[in-house]
Amino acid sequence: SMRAGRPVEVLDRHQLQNPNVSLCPQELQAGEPEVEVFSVPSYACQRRTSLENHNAPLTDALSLLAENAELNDEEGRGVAFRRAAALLKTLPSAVMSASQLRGLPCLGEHSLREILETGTSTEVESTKGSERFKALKVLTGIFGVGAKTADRWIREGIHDLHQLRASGQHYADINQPVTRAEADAIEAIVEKAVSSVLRGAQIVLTGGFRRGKPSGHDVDFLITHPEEGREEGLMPKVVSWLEKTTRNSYLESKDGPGRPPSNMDRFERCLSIFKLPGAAETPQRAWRAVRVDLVVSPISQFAFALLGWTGSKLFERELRRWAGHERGMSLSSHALYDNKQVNEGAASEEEIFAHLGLEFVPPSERNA
Ligand code: DCT
Ligand code: MG
Repeated sequence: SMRAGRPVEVLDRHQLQNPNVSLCPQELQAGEPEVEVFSVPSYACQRRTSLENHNAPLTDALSLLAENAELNDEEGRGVAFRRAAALLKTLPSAVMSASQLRGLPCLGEHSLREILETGTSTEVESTKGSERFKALKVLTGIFGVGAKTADRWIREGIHDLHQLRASGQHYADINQPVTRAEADAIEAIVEKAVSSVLRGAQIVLTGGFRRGKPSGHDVDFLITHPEEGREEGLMPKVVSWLEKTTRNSYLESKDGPGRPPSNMDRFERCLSIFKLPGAAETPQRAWRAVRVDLVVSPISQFAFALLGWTGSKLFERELRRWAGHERGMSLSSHALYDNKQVNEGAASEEEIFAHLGLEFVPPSERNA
């Protein structure tokens, strides 16, 4: 029952500012204090998610639970928490009470109500205090150490860096975020390398930096050439140019699987380590290691590669889920297939969104 006299202009203003979020005044019961009840499309790829987050305390709590689940190899739970956090990141204002979230997808069984009512939740607090979680955080904070290695060390009784050193394991760099300025400096070097070994070859900064993030855990680049086929064999040339020419800033490279899921690993890919001037955390030497992820794509697949490597990870997951569940299509970083296995070509990201029946979402609003 829509409440009489409800100021419609409030609704209009919010809809104008946030085309993906609508308010549901009909949900308001007579006598209840006026609260905005949020209504949000269920897939993150149907929404705009900028870096501006009005619900950081809630999304921080959910991200912590997601991280703990991921570190413990509970992927399903991790995704559920990530989806819930992404949904709250898209809201136009801070949530004041659980009743505003009534009926929203993804927010079911979590500790949200408890956090809203008490400011925290027992699960969040017990996770924060958990020795295992703390050890996993410290150990995976070492450059190149993932959840599996950290878990093995913990089972061997190693919980912190001191015990790690005492155990005789080699001591690695602590992961530190890469700044935008550092990413720009690395871009200039990669740009020079790429255009030196193949005239006309182009690079694009992808990943979090393309979405406007001020820092990241690595720097991601996509490389192509406007003439199909000219990009073949480019990666080894780029890498040897970097090794020869930039001995001071280029440390090493290794071939790329390891990280991405199977639908992303068919590109020529190279995980490189650049040396940047060090910080106080690594006083034993003057530089620190920074991951640089290079991917080469033929121009015919470039739009798919650009969309696939821009992220965020949840946005990509939701795009693929939308394509499969809602459109009967299959989306990868190479192509879009419809259910009859017809390849839908695309020259731009805009065309791919159109094929998928989605409104275009610019990179800066893919921060789900
Ligand atoms: N990607 C993906 N699924 C994965 C891994 C990566 O879809 N499992 C895509 C989306 C982001 C892009 O690759 C780059 O990956 P990351 O560097 O891990 O992500 P990021 O958003 O750039 O994060 P950060 O800013 O921390 O580097
Ligand atoms: Mg990145």
